[in-house]
Amino acid sequence: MSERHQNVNLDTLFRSAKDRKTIDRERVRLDEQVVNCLRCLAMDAVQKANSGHPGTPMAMAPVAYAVWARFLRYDPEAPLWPNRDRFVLSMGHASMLLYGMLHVAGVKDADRETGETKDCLAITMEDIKSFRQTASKCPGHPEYGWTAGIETTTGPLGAGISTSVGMAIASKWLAATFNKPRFQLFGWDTYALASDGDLQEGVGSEAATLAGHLKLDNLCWIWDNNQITIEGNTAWGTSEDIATRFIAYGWNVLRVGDANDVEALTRAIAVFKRETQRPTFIVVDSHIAWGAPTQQDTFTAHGTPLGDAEISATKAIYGWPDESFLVPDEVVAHLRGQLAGRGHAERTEWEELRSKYKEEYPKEAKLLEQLLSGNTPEDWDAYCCQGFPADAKGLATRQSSSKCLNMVAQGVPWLLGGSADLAPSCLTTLKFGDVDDFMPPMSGWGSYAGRNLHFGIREHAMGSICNGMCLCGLRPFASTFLVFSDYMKPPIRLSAIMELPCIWIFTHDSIGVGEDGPTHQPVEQLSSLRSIPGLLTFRPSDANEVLEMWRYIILLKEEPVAVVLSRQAVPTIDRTKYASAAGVGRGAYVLCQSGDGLPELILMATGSEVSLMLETHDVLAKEGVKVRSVSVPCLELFLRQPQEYQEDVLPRGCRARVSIEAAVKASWGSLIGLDGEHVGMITFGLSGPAKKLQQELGFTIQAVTAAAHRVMANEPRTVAHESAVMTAFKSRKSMRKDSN
Ligand SMILES: Cc1ncc(C[n+]2csc(CCOP(=O)(O)OP(=O)(O)O)c2C)c(N)n1
Ligand SMILES: [Mg+2]
Repeated sequence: MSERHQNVNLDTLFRSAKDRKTIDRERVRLDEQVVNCLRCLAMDAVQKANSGHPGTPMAMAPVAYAVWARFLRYDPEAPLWPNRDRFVLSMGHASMLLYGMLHVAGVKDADRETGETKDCLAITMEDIKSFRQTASKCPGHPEYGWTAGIETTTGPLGAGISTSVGMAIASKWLAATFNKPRFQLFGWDTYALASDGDLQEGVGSEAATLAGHLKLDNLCWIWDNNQITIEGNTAWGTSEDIATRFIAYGWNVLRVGDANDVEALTRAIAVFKRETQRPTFIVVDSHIAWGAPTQQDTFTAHGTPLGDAEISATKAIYGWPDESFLVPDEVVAHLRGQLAGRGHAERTEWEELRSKYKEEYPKEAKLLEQLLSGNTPEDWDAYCCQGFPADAKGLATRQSSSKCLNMVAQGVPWLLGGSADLAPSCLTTLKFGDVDDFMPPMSGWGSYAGRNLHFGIREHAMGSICNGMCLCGLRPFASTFLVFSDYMKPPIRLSAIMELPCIWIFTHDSIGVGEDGPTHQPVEQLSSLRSIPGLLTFRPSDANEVLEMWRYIILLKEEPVAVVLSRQAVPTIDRTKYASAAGVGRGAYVLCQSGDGLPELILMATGSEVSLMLETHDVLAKEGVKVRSVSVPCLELFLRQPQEYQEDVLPRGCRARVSIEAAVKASWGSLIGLDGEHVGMITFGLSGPAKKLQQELGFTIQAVTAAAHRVMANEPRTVAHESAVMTAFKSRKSMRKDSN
């Protein structure tokens, strides 16, 4: 029996038949009352807001009730209790189901930063009555960090279920890392409700196959098989056998033929609790807008208020008073009695266990405290080197980053991650001490305490899974080629919305990739990442900037970062000649200037183009130009600096500016202005040796010098130039076609 089953008392759920006969009637009545209360709250709130999704909360209320009332290890008084079971409403549009549950269950508000519980409800009746309004704790879709009790932001279909896999991984990892004999500190279960849309999205399959492969027996997905999506019957868009698919993925697949059958749901979830090898998938047949006389089983019930008349008629069918926002005391008492009765005892026992753990395992307990509070160990940089010596040949930033990652990870034991099958290229494998691979112990290939994850070629799920791990206090990193960051955009965006300090590592960052050609040469990705509010995109130029970047990002608590690294070697800049790389922390800094005072020309560059900038700098300086060269490892960070610093680096008086980056211009406009020029990419790249491409595509001293002369003469290239380049590129393509 696995650790997570030891605390579960299934006997209370399966009393003798004699007992059941004597108590069931009242219990069934009260069960129904809670379920109907949740349904009616959803109908009322959506009606009042005149927008929202009533149908699915009405159908899935019994399912949520079975999980929360009968199984969830959750103390409403302590919604941030670290070993609580996680509940994810993946179909975020059904948010009113979760809001109603949190309200009726009496879940307290809590401060995400301090972890303190507050003496008020996470969701008040006022919040429910102002569903979907700006100040309400009940926004359209559940938002992590905005409302206590919401474990992750959901709404983009597939995001919730894939994130839940990360939560299940985190539970396994924490258990394998911190549990000791007699101290089962961790071992929570994760439940996720999934809609048809969740399961049609590719990321759902990516995540499910990995969960089955990793044998995450602590994960339970419950599918709302209502055969309805927005366009109508699911048969318009799908005809596969989803249950069979999950059997093939290695899940234990169960079926409950009626979403209203709380007892059958209870039996199915009890089977999940006993499962020791596989994740569990429960197919629940349901009727959207159950009970609504004209709306049940219609796609309009997905996202349209039912209307007052339909609501009254539905309440009559439920046997519910025709009153809005009614929450009877007996409903509250029945739900809280079960949930809080169990959860409170489990949580307080856990607190006691943790105090004893502190005495017996002070070292581990201290680390755990830091992990749970989102801090890094004080001596996190004990393994970091002081810096890298100047070296004209240098090394690729993916190489220097690999060294730094391995240094930092030794000081931060919960920094863990992996790659979508590109670890040998991205160089993100942790290789010190006895660091293991994250694999099920029975595989013989690693353990659940492993810190090298193998995500397989599943970039989208990799991103979601990292978000899930981060939501549980771990510090995950994920790597692939920059060009494939597009496959992970949704979870990167969610990491920024949720303010999670995930570390997204992207190598092979430009046409420097060479022969692999345009499919593998990122052009627009840098600007696209920079456009995500709250995400910091770093493109360091040499080994010392890489080191400073790691020093900066490891201390971040609320910001995700994209780390963009070169495949090809770049020189390690001589810091006795140029400014210290400590400037990385300010996003941009002056590397050097020829002549004093206001410069006549400012060059700016990132990553592999910084060495080209410095070479051009020398040429221009020899010509007598008063030129300043600025390294811009993180544009967003620079734009957050005080105005004086920005002015120091880029004085307003010098408008002759050239930015150099082997990528599109989009994010540079604010720094180069109308009078500047960008030496970058206008088209996609080409297949050929990297050096040749740099020549052909204009990353040469001559090209940058020419741009410098143009801007100094106040004759920067206009958009007409870009359009001409694009036309030439297209005609080259058609010429290729002709010659075939
Ligand atoms: C990635 C993504 N694509 C599209 C949508 C818009 N959308 C919201 S719900 C939905 C489908 C609704 O069907 P289902 O998932 O079965 O939910 P149900 O109506 O049964 O609750 C769609 C397409 C979305 N939220 N996320
Ligand atoms: Mg559906």
